Amino acid sequence: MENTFQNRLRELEQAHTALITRQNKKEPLGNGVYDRYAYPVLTARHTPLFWRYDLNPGTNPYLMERFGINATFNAGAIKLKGRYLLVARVEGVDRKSFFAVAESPNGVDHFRFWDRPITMPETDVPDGNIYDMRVVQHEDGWIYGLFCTERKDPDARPGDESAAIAQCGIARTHDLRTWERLPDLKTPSPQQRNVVLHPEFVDGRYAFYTRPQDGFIEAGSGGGIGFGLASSMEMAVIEKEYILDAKHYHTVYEVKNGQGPAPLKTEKGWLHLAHGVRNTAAGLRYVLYLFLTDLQDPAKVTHKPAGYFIAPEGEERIGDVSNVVFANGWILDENGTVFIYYGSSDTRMQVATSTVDRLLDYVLNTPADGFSSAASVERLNELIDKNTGCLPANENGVVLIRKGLASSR
Ligand code: M1P
Repeated sequence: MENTFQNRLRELEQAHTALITRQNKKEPLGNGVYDRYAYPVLTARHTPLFWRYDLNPGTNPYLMERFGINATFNAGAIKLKGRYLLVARVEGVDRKSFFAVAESPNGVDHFRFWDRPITMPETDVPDGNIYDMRVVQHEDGWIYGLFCTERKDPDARPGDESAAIAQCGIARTHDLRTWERLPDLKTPSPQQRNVVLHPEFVDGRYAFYTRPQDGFIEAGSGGGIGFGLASSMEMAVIEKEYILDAKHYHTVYEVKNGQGPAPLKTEKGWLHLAHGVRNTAAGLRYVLYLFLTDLQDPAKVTHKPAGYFIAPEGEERIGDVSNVVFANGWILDENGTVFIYYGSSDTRMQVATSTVDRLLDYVLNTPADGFSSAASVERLNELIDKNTGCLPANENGVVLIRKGLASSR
């Protein structure tokens, strides 16, 4: 038995070390806007063995898992003291989520979890489940973590064990290790998810991106990315909430949408990453999109490319909740590199990299949604005309590079 235990432990340790030290690889020939990577940056198997196993042969002779981890996804992100830190949503096999920090020296691989998960203090009303933290370094000097706190609906009909209320939990820290819990955000909406703190004061107040919703899953008459101001974080109350980016018929955010991480400040405006949801015969499909808001008025959208920026691909499409990409963390490096962290199918964390220049080029120069097939064809023809005008043609006017282009003239 001793040998079985020791052999199994050695194999587990070798596999874990190989996984967390594996070098990531940029996928060749991206779309010019960003680069994807070959491997996820965090999976359930990245969690330390000493979280999952009782390592004492006396009490766990078969070396079996005693605390199963189901998934690690939807991580907030921040760079502190030169280290890339992800505050991951770790979900146990019991379906409860909690937060844990994983750090990397370069942002794309070698992510290693800190020894212990975050012990998040509670309010007077205990959380049932907490998830999807947005980590924001605010100009007031604190690092805030805003997250969804979910509790069973006290007014649920007898027998309904699914009805829940989602609200925005708030905590703050200086080091991601010790957290001070503040009262939950109060807004006019019955439910809130995807609430994000803007990193700067707006009109001398704290500014929030919200996602008002009628029910726990359905945004209903709510939905859209909202915006509101609060005078304090110790008792954060938004009296008036208005929609800055609405859901819209026949778009990738037709059913609902939500702000991703806090926006990045650029010379052209605030750069926002968000998720949009539409319904299909195969269920909901979550994609990511980008938009830009005014530097002076972060609630005023100035540019918004049509459609999605990142959609689930390959293995990303498969998981506990398939066909989902969801982002609540990104990091802008001093050299302009942007690390975009996104959860795939509520199962694992991926990374894509770009630069602030490329992302601005994308939001400023990609056509906006025309909201009809005819408008899309018009835009495509404009691009084709532009291209055929500058491609070389032979004496018969046939474009030499692409036959398809030539025959369409
Ligand atoms: O399962 C997909 C996502 O669903 C929720 O997002 P939203 O509130 O926009 O529907 C969240 O639970 C999120 O964590 C999850 O990834």
